Parts: sequence; C-alpha cells; structure tokens
Amino acid sequence: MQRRKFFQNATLASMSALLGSDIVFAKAMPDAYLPLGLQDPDPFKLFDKNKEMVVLNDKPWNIEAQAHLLNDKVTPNSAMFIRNNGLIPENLDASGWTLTIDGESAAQQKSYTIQQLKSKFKTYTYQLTLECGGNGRSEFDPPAKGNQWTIGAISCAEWTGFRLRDILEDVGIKPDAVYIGYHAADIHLSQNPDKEPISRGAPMAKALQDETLLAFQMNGEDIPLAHGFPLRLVAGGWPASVSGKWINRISIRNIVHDGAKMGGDSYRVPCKPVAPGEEVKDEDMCIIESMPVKSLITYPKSGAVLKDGESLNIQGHAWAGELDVQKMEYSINFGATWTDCAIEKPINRLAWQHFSAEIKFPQKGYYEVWARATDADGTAQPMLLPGWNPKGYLNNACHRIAVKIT
Ligand SMILES: Nc1nc2c(c(=O)[nH]1)N[C@H]1C(S)=C(S)[C@@H](COP(=O)(O)O)O[C@H]1N2
Ligand SMILES: [Mo]
Repeated sequence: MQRRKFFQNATLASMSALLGSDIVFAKAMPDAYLPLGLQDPDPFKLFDKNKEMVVLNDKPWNIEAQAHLLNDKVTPNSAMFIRNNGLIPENLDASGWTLTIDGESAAQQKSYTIQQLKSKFKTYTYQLTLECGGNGRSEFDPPAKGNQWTIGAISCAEWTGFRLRDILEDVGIKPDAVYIGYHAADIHLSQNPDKEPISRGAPMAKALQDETLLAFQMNGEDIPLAHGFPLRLVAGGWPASVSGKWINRISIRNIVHDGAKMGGDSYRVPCKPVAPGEEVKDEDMCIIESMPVKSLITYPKSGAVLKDGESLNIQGHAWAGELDVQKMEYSINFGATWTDCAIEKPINRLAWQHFSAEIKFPQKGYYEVWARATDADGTAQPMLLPGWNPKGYLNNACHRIAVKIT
C-alpha cells in the first residue's frame, strides 16, 4: 500500500517530524522499520490538521475545511485544505533540491539549488488567496465528477519566497514567450514515472506579476510536505491548480502550456454559458483565469442559537481573484433586502478581506444569514448556483448560515 511504502522510505528526519519527537535510539532501529507510532496513520496527525477537517478522498489525499475553521485572518496549516491530483512525493531533501528553468522561450537552460536561489534573489512575503477551481462543486446538478468540495477548498496563508519574475529574467525570456508551465515531483496515481499528475501554468503576464512567488515558506516556516515542500509556485487569485507544489522545473513556453490537466474539461469552462448537462465542443472551452468574487461567513458556525434581544456579530472573508472586493452585504430575509457589512482593505493585493457586521433580529424564530460580496468591477456573487459546466468549477454562490432566536 502506498501509505505504508511512504513510511518505509521516509527519512529519519521526516519520521521524527511525523512522530513529533526524536527517535532516541534511531541508530539501533532496523532498516526500513516502521515505528509503531507511524502505523495506520491518522490523516489529521499525518498532516497536522484540525480534527474537524473533512477527508473527501485518501487516494489521493483530498481534505477540506469547514467555514468555522477558517475564521483566522491568516489561514494556519491546521485549517488549510489539501488538494492532490497524485501521490505526495517521498524522501524530499531540500538541500539537494534543484529548480530548472527551460523551455523554447528561455534564453538558456539554468538550474538553481534552493541555497543559490536564497543567495541570489530577494525574498518577499505576501498573503495570497488560493481557492480550488472546484470549490463548491458538490452543489452542481447534474452532478460533476471529482472531489465533492462544499465550501472548504479555500485558504489565505502567508507565503515567503522569490518573485518568479526575478528568476525568469535571470535566465532570460525570449520575446515569443506566452506561457509558463510547471513540473513537479509528485507521482501519478498509476505510479507510471512517465506520467505527470498535473502540469499547469499561467500566461506570462501572470507569471511576471509582483505577487507570483516561488515560495519556500508558509506562515514563516518550511512549507508543510502536503502543501509543496520545499518549493511551490503561488499565484494568488487564480484557480489554485496554477500554484504547483513540489516544483522542480518551470518551462517558458512559446505556446499555451500543454501539460497534464491543461486541456479537455480540466480547469476549463464553456467560454459562453450552456444549459445544464449540455455537451460542449473542445474549442468552446476556455481556461479559467482569475477566480470570481466570493465570500464566506466564518463566525458563527451555522446553527447558532441566540436569546431574544441578543445581537449577532458575524465575521468572515471575501475575495475576488485579481480584483479587490468593493462591497460586502448581508441579508436575513433570503435576499429581499441587503445591509452593508464593514469590510477591511486587503493586507496586500490578492489577499482576502475581512468583513463583520452586528445583526439585530426583529423577533424569535428561524433565520438565515446570507452574505454577498461585490468586486471592484461591480459584479456581485449570485444568490444561487451560477453557470453549470462539465466539471463543476466556479461555484461562487452566496454562503449562508442558519440562526435561531429562542
Ligand atoms: N504538484 C502538484 N501541484 C498542485 C497539485 C497537485 O496535485 N500536484 N494540485 C493543485 C490543485 S488542483 C490545487 S487546488 C492546489 C491545492 O493546494 P494545497 O493542497 O496546498 O491547498 O494545489 C495545486 N498544485
Ligand atoms: Mo484544485
């Protein structure tokens, strides 16, 4: 079994990390021995996640958050969703890691160790919103295949690393460059080494943005293994599939990158709206770029009970891909009328924004609080499920919680 093999091949350091303490007599431990403390790994312990995270799949691991776990302004590892297309790579060694830049539109091929990157390039820290393109998929009808994400495939951690632009410019970008494509160390589910689980990328304009990082730290520490240790691409505001984990190669392409999961229904939606269930021709599908405006009520948890006369302080976050969120509103009457929430400015571009509001309810009974964000272009979240598409991407419908006043 894959998981078992992972532990047998794990280095002593990674075993200690997973056990949460040093193996004192490690020298005496037989080769390829599986310490009892690591048998039958519990995913919450394995990945250091909150016990209330929801496992959608264990082969590959796909784990989502719940709204109330995401109340922190900076998402901690414990509440960060995991989305894997393949198997997490084994035996990763940061000191031996190299990043190679190549491709038709690279002026030369060049490789760097992480140490060389650190000595050569300035580091930057940004808080960046990463939402899986399939977040909200579970609501589509007819249903879409894939992980049935509800609302929890969203995070906004703080990432530290190099500007991808600085590295690409050091290598030299030919004038015909149109796209970058990443390659990573994870393993295809078939275990076929010639297949990549995923190899996506972004147009040069996104690759060259100030905030597009090749990160080596998350929230001030080494990136957790499941989130791309030792080096990951972070392209905030775009489907998180662009943010390749375990990156060892980036190609500068003179065509739209044609790696795994760049074509077909993967991370693509009909360029124009279609009826639910309708067949869409390949040439009528468009690659998802900036994610749509969306928000989440992270406090209180749905099902809150208040006493008559008590007011409720709601809190949450809103984000809008490449854009800022300009307005945040709530409704307690199923969207008949809306009231403004207070909304903060983002800490930097591509970071989510925090909102809050003090709500008074007119009388005892059952209510729903609906939240709606509007982006800087004036586009608001839809109240109900938006445009159907074959793979169930881009559901940015309003989030809602139930509240009872007794
Ligand atoms: N190498 C690699 N990078 C990857 C993936 C993957 O399977 N392999 N999944 C992508 C997808 S679809 C998403 S949504 C994000 C999830 O990032 P996270 O697991 O750190 O939350 O990683 C992206 N980067
Ligand atoms: Mo994703």
